[in-house]
Amino acid sequence: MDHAADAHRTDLMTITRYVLNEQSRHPESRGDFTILLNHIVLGCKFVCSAVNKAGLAKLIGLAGETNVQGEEQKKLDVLSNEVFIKALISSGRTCILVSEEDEEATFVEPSKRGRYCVVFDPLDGSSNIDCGVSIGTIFGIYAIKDDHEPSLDDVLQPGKNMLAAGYCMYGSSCTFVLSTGNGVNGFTLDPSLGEFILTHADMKIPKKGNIYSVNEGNAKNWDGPTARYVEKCKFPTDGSSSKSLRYIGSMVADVHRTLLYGGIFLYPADKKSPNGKLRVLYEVFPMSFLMEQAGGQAFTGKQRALDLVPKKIHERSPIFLGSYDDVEEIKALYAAVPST
Ligand code: FDP
Repeated sequence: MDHAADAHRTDLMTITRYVLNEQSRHPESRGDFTILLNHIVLGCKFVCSAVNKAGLAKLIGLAGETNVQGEEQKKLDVLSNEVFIKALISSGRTCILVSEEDEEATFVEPSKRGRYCVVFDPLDGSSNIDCGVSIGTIFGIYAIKDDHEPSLDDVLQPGKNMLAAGYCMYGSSCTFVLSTGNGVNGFTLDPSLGEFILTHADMKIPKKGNIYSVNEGNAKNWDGPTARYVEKCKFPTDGSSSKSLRYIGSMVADVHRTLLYGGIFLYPADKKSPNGKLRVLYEVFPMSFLMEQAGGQAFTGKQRALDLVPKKIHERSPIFLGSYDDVEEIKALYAAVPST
């Protein structure tokens, strides 16, 4: 019997235990972050369960539909948003919440306030819900600057100021990927325990990959560097093999694959969408934070993505992220174009 392997199987590193261990490295910490993260994890478990039984419970469908009891049914993304907002407020550790679902930021009432700002997309990739493709929750966490009245400036900060970022993917298994600024770790939900268990310790993205991931249907509107890069992926001129194309159209799933297998994920600007499609605060920043922490890079076409300073909470930006060498190539193509 392999006692070492057995000990490993019986010594379960849950996400709470992991975060508590991290906390002990900061003696000044009061456990607030652990409490906040537990509430995010609770939201993810709820959404995971709702996604799993979406067909069964008839959660799929248009907001405003009524069920046989005459009760209004909520779309899965609307429901997920409510769950996260309530879980985050009840943690007592948040002061500002920015959700993809809400036009305005939520300012938590003073009696329930804490020092963290959470920016999140409760259910990203929602156009994939009805066909059972993997979708996910993405989040980033900032701390308010000083002891002051919270304002939008506390969330309109560059991504490099985030304290933590992560996503939860609702796929063939439920996977929670987290960085608190000290590497990236992946946890898988064990449904029999109801706990996320560390399954992917210290994730590192391969330095170079052989997959590119982009919506090629937009190719006619791309700018020169993006078009040249994708052409090189398909018809390399340096004797290397062509890259494979994989595009799910669900950011969490595409980024998760990129993190595990390497390669590059692109959502560039194009003539129709000069700022791209993806949102800075709760898509571009958290995923860029994770990529850098895993040894990769994230670039906007102009600068390091995490240096961007958003002016509006729902601002968009082009994004190229993934393996270090692959992003380096696209940076060189943009650098070769004189700026306008
Ligand atoms: P969705 O529209 O399904 O919500 O930003 C949302 C997003 O999905 C991302 O998850 C995904 O990467 C991207 O949009 C897909 O956009 P395209 O359909 O334009 O490729």
